[in-house]
Amino acid sequence: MSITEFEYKTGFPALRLTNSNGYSSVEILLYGAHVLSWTTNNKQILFLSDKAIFAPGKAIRGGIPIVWPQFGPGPLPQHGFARVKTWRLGKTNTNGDVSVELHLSHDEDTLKIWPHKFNLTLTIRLKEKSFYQELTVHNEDNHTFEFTALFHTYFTVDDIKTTNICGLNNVTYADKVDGSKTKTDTNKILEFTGETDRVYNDGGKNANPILINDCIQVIGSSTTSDIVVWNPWQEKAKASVDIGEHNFSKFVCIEVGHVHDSVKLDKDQLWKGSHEITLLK
Ligand code: TA6
Repeated sequence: MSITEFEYKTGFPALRLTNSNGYSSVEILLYGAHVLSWTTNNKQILFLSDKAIFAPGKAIRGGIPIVWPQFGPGPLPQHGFARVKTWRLGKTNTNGDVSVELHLSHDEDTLKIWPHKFNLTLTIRLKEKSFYQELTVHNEDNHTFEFTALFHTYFTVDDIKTTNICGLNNVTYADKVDGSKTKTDTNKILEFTGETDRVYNDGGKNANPILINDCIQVIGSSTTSDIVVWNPWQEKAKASVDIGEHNFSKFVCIEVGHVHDSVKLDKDQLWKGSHEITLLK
């Protein structure tokens, strides 16, 4: 079990967590508390674009961006600011499952655009065959605030056209490529034939495990059972400077979070949301 500090490409401080037999390892940037890679059993589970931009203020394309306190467009920058802020390293543990805690608090800049005092703790834990992340939000202000939160995970796939997802049948979703119409799919398997951008609003009632190609299992907590499924497809990938046409078939985003409405958090209160990803075979 080890935790190593190193400098990523553009000089961003980074951490590498490795479990006892070197079977599994994770690379994390303090910038965005961004998980760039998770390798287990010699397989890279996460997708990181070869065109990803590593520069202050820019979101990184791939890995696991933390979307907070706003999902999607709105008064704040797209997907909020947590993914473009530099977090602080807190407690680390190498006894048993290797883990780290990263923290982000309000500052002058966040207060200007989001006038609430907060402290975030992101716990990242590497288990034998699984990877766990938990976000804790502490309201440090003297009033209630609201937020949405999402682990925007990019999974590597051999080919999006042969990728299948199980566990989302009969769950109502907003279809963002069809005017956000509310739909439900009874098919047990979700396959991809074009641009897909769906927000499955489970709303905490039924945290189904999601299976990617019968091989990777994704489970949220009761507070994070909304699932976003995204692939931009060829044209949008081509138009995106940090994806590129050659990459659209190589990933699918399966994103666990609480986005169907806002979490209302009273002063001094804590909210916790997590997800766990397991390689089944
Ligand atoms: O989570 C899905 C989504 O909101 C899509 O609508 C798509 O725009 C994607 O995220 C990527 O957003 P980004 O801001 O990272 O380019």
